[in-house]
Formats: sequence, C-alpha cells, structure tokens
Amino acid sequence: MVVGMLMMLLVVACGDNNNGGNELNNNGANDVETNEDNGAEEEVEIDEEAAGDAEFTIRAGIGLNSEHPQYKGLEKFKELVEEETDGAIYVETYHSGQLGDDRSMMEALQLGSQEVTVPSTAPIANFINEFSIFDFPFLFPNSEVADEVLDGEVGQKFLDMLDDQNLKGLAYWENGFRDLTNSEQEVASVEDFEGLTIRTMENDLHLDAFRAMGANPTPMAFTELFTALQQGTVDGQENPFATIYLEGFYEVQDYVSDTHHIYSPFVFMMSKPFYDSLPEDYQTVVDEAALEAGEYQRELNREANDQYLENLIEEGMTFTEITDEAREEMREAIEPVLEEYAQQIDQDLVDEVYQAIEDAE
Ligand code: KDG
Repeated sequence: MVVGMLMMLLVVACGDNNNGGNELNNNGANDVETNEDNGAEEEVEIDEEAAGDAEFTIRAGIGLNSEHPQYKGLEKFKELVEEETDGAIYVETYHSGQLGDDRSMMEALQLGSQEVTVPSTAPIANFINEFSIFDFPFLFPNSEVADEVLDGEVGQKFLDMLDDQNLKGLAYWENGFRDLTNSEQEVASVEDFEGLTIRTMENDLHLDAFRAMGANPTPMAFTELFTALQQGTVDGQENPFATIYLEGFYEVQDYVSDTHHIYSPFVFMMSKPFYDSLPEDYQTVVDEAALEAGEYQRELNREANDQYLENLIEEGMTFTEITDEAREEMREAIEPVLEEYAQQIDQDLVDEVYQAIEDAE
C-alpha cells in the first residue's frame, strides 16, 4: 500500500510551480536532489490545482498516521497559515511516512525539497549531538516542567542550533512519555529487560541506555516498525500509549509496561532556505502558527496518552505497572551512560538543562 501511495505521490520535479515564482521550485536551492536512499524516491510534486493562486506551498510530512494528535496539529497549522495569509501560503500535509522517515525528511528540508517536518528529538541528535540531552532517560519529571524548559531560554538555545544545519526550529510539540511493549513476557523490573530485542529510534544514547538495562536494542526507522514487530524481527518497542494504540501495535504485541523512561519532545522545523525566502510578515505567521498549533497538539496528545492505556488493556494487552522502586533501579542502571554522554556532549550545557528543570519544578 505504501509503495502504491508513494508511486502516486512522487514524480520527477517539474520546472514551474508556485513557490515564490522560483523557476526551479526549490525555495532557493537550485540543484534539486532527491532523498532516494531514505524512504522517498523523488521529490514530491506540489498539487498545482489545490495550491491554486498560492504564492508559496509548504509540504509538511510526519511519520505517524492521520489519527495521531501529531497530524491533527499539522492540520491546525495548515488552517491557521492559510487563513492568516488569505491563501497566499498553501499547506499540503502528509502522514505515515509518505514523504520518508524522520531522518530523510530532515535531509529533504536541508536540500529545500520539502518545507516542514516534526521529528522526535532522538533522530535530530544525528545532525546535532546536543539534542541527545533531551532524550536522557528520566530527565523530565512531568510534561508541565518539560513545557517550561522547552518553551523557555534553554529550549530556544537548542532551536537556534538548527540554523547551522540549514533548518529553522520553530516550536516544540509533544510525542510524550515512552512506554515499553513486547511479545515475550511481562516487564516489571530492570532484570526483565535481559535478552529482549527492542527496536529503538536511531540514536546512540537510546541504544546504550537499553544495553545498560540488559536489552538487545536494534535501531530502526518508524516506517519499518510495524512489520518488524509482526514478523518477530524484534520482540518489542517503546513509544507513548497514543502511538501504541493508534498505530495498532496491540495487534502484534502482548505486554505493555508504563516505564515512562523517556519524555520525547517533537521539534516543529522548517527548511531554512524556504523560511528565509518568505517575506517577514509571512515568517511571523508561520512562527505563530507553529506555536499555536503546538499548544493544540500538546493538549490533544495528553488526552490521548491518558486515555489509550485503557484501550490497550481492552484490546487484550497485559498491563504491568512499574513501581517507583523499579523505575529507580532502571535509572541507576542507566546512570553511568548518562555521565559518559554528558561529558562527551557538553557537561556545562547538560548542567544548564538540569538547572532549568530544577527551577521549573
Ligand atoms: O512523526 C514522528 C515519527 O516519525 C517518530 O518520531 C515517532 O517516536 C517515534 C518513533 O518511535 O520513531
């Protein structure tokens, strides 16, 4: 189905479209390259008919499906931007990895062949090492503290780092606290991780943290995950309840534990060449819309993550509640990994994040 959809969507880049009248359609980038190796085969052609008289078109893609609050957030962004610019900016939204995975979409943004994506912070660390700090297990005690830190000075400092990568970070949205599922056994304590093959996001810290707990982690793009679970290539995975439910992982996984081991932020980002090509008033529109849609997305996401554990149990999954003591043992097992990463990344920056969290508590 995905291949079919891609074939329908992807065609050779055409010479003329409506992105600011730029002849080569690439928002500033002349020599269009495709993200062939990474999920999408050719640049996605803008739907000229739907775009109508729009001066600019934003192709916005995510990995999760159209039921997920992440996509509802993207639809809100579209609504706000089109309304505020009277249709001068047209937004095309894509879900379920139709435009590729997190990494390939970020690369497409760098090249200017896609305008928006909203990846988790974990894959961003492959472009900017410092972003791993947000994926330190058990870093944020709750989402309110996360909001305060991410929406404050510290969060902005990280968004600014994206500039050097030809990316423009506009806002933090929320993926949420990650929980473990697997098809082998109940996981109640750190000992139960022993030998479990767990898919993680493509991020070294995630891999080392799971190894420290005794698991056997395998990095993989989200677009390949359902099939890997179904075929038993991996025993388990970790994602917030909303994703586990809305992506139907309960069909191929039997056990769920509320490990809440990592708070995963999303970063709403834009291709910098495209952002820079927008007139200032339109830049303000997209800045504000990314934030407003983010507030809406966070609200929906929190409702979803609160609700969907119940649905997973109804669907027949065995739920194991993690005690504070068991969570503390997990944290202790991972502690040496965190110390190593803090030194390797930038101890002062890590301390600044710790301090901001303490101040927000
Ligand atoms: O759209 C975001 C997804 O592509 C991805 O970041 C979801 O948490 C995720 C995962 O496990 O890959």
